Amino acid sequence: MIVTNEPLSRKEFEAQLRAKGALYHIHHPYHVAMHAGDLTPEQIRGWVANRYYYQIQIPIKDAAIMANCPDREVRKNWVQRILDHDGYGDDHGGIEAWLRLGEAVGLNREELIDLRHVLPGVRFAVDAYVNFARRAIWQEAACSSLTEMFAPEIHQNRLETWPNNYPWIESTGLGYFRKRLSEARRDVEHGLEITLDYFVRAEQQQQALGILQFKLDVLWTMLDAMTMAYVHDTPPFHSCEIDRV
Ligand code: AHQ
Repeated sequence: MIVTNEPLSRKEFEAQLRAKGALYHIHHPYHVAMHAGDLTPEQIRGWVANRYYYQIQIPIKDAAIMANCPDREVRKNWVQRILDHDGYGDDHGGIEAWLRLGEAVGLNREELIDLRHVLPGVRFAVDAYVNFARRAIWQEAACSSLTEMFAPEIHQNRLETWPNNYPWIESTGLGYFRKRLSEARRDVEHGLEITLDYFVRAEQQQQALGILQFKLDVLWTMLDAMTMAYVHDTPPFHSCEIDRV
C-alpha cells in the first residue's frame, strides 16, 4: 500500500470512513442469523443480556469524553448522549428501554442489572472501549463512536424483521431500536464533523481509520463471545451463571 503524505480530501476521507461499513457487525454471522429469524429464544436472550453491559457503559464512556474535552460547544452537544441513555425529565432513557427489551424477551430486570449473564469476552471488549475513551484525546474518542454511521440500518432491520421472525417477543420491547434511529443520526452528524475537522494530515487520517477499525473490532468481538456461548454451546464455566439465559 503506497502511503503518500498527501492528505485525502474531506470528501474522500469521509468516503473511506464510510467504506469501513463493510466490516460492521451487521455482517457478523450472529446478526445475519438474527435478521434471518434463525436465532433461538436463548440466543436472543443471551444477546440482550450481554448487550445490556454495553448500553450501561455508553454514558460512562461519553462522560469520560466530556471530562477530557475543554470545548464548551462540543460538551453542550455531547452531553445529550448521556441524557439519551440515562434519561432526562420524563424520558426514561435508553438503559430503561433496554431493560424493557429484556423483559419483552423473557429476562427479568434483576438478572440484567446484576450482569450475571455477561460473558468475559463481552466485558473485556466493552471495557477496552471505555478505557480507550478515558485515555485517548477527546477527538480520537469522538471518532470511535462513528460505527454509528452504520447503526440506523441495523436498528431498522430489527424493527422490520423481529415482529415476524420472533412473534413471541412483545413489540413494546422494540422501543429502544426506534429511539436510536433518530439519536444515532444526530450523534453521527456531530461526531463526523469533529472527525473531519480534526484529522486533517495524511497520517492523522490513517490514525482515524485505525480508531474506527478498533471500535468495529470491539463490536465484532462481543458477538464472537456470544457465538461461542450460545451457538457453539461452550460458555465459560466461571464468572457466568451456568443455567441457561
Ligand atoms: O445502542 C447503541 C448506542 O447507544 C451506541 C452509542 C454509540 C457509541 O457511542 O459508540 N454506538 C452505539 C451503538 C448502539 N447499538 C449498536 C447495535 O448494533 O444495536 C450499534 C452501536 C454502534 O454502532 O456503535
